[in-house]
Amino acid sequence: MICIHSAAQIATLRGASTKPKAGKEMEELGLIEDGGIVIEDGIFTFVGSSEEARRYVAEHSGNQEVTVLSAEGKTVTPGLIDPHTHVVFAGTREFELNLRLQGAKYMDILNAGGGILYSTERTREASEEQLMAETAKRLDRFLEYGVTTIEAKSGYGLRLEDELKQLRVARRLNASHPVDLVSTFMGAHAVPVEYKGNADAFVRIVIEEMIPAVAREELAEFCDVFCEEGAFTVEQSRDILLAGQKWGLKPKIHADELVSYGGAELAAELGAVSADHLLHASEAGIKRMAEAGVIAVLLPGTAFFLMAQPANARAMIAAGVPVALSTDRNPGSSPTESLPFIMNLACLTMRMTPAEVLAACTINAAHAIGRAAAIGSIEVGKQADLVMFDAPNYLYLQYHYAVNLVDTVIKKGEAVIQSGRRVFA
Ligand code: IZC
Ligand code: ZN
Repeated sequence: MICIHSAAQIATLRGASTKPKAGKEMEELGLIEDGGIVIEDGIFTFVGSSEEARRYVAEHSGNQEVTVLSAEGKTVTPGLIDPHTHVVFAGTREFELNLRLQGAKYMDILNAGGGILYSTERTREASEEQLMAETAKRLDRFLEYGVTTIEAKSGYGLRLEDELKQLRVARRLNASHPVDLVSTFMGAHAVPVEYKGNADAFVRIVIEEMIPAVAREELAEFCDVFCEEGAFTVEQSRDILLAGQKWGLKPKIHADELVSYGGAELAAELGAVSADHLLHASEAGIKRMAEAGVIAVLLPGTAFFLMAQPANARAMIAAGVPVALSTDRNPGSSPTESLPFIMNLACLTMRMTPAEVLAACTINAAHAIGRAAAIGSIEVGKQADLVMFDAPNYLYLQYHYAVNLVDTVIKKGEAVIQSGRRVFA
């Protein structure tokens, strides 16, 4: 049994496990001052005041050992959740930065055989063990920044055996690393060199060979497509996501990132779980997403790193679209594991309030990966994933920006970060 007491603030994010928070609801954090939490067998069994938590322990501990943790002066939140990453890959692309500073566009680099195609070459060459080792380091960093669950996409294999390799790595890491991974198949990330000029033939491979193989091996829960000028058209994206749905993979979509392309509308049409990026989403697309209950996963770090204007989060929240946030961790357009810095950017570049930002990285992110029944809030019965920040209140997280304020991380009831350092094997 673990008893946490004296938390300056607990942001519980309670009451939104069946439906993501939208509009004004995103401001409601379920705050408790001088808070206490009890954890038993990896589950929250009491959440309330410090005083009540102590009483609960006195009444329920019997002869169990009790670990008592003071959270004095600290803010406690649910474990942060990152609902959009491309974290399994080999090689890095730091040289692209100089090209972009000289004026090359993200898509120019991809069209010249770099970008995603460069990462694909490196990932194809890498053994499963090498991918495990490179990715585990990234997961360690995520944990140090308070991120306890992430979504992970394939998409640097672009041929069956290597897409499966990436997804198997994600599955093995989910079993062996404290960070939980939820997998998404994204074979339609770019048209591989072998199919250059013949995207339709590649789309057929994705639909007829890759999706069935991924589904049969139960390697993914979601299917995603890079629906973008220069990647996959709306029609190709629709065909792929419908094929995924037929095999039980729920649709997600990279939508309207670089140009306005109809991705938000397609997400609404298909009832996608989320539409992600949305820098250039149309007003009509946003309205249709709100009606269809599609979550907007916004990635302001990607806009920052590509030196672009971020998505219009305020318009989406005003329209009633539930918003989640993510790092987009990938080797090209967002090479960071710092979800807290992404939260700073969401606040300072998209004018999301500190409360909205926290809802977006906890309960709404949980909904965006189909895990809201288990994680995303500090409530009795949920998995005990939490972060203690060295912050007197939740506002402070967006104020003392770009530094790591994480003091303690608890994952499934076990301390994995203490005093900002890793304490797991
Ligand atoms: O490797 O550049 N946008 N996919 C779509 C990416 C960025 C990842 C990459
Ligand atoms: Zn992405």
